[in-house]
Amino acid sequence: MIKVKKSVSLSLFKADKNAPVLFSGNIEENIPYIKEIGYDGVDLFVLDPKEEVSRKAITLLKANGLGVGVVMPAAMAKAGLFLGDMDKDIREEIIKRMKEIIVYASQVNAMVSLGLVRGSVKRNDTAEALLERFADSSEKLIPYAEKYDVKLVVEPINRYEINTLNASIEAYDFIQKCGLPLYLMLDTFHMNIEDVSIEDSLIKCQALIQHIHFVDSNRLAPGMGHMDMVKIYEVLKQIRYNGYLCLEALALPDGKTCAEKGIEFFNKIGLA
Ligand code: LER
Ligand code: MN
Repeated sequence: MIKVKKSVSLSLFKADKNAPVLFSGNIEENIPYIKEIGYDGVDLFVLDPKEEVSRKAITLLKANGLGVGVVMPAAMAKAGLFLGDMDKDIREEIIKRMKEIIVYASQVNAMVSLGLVRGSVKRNDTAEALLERFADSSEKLIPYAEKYDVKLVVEPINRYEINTLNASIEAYDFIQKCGLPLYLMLDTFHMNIEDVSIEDSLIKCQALIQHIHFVDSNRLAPGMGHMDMVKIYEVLKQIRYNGYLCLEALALPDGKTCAEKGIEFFNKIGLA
């Protein structure tokens, strides 16, 4: 029997209005609410694991019986820190901070995302060189991730946000080529922009898929856009995916409405 869990994105800090974050801050109210409407867990956007709010979030999530799929370090990219950066000092700084994120993720049995933190190619750089530095930085994190039993998941992200590893297959081939124990987190919003066929990508990448950001064409709850989310779910069942389906969605018209629409969809497909 495959066991798929439902989750939403939750940020521990005030997220940008255009960030795919359904719930932002106010964790005393938001965490019990997420549980109450029927979710099993969250993807957690963290700023600094040492902050009081980061510790408090773990306590509240555990008290409410919610799991964490992936800890999202996107704030580091916002701060200009990239694992593939040309500047060695920047790479060393982000590796140090990623180690703290890995320890934090281990406390909630979560994985850690390698998404925007890999960085974009600048004018005097090449994609090959950037990906080599990204692989090198990832390799430095692997012993740490293994020690704490935390998986690192590479997320292909669309071309309007980053210019490396946009399509699912590119990220899959990158992982195969570098030979590191890295995994994939696929996001249906990015797949809809970059992949030739979402269904074919899921089948081709199945051996490495550990996590799914499950949103519709407009980055809202499944059913709120024009993608065939039922068909995508059928393929996930076919490949025996048994991780989280996370609504890493925009808070439109507001976070609660969008999260509730997600539950309506999950009820419809018998995943209540
Ligand atoms: C993060 O999971 C993501 O999908 C990116 O678009 C960053 O916002
Ligand atoms: Mn995503």
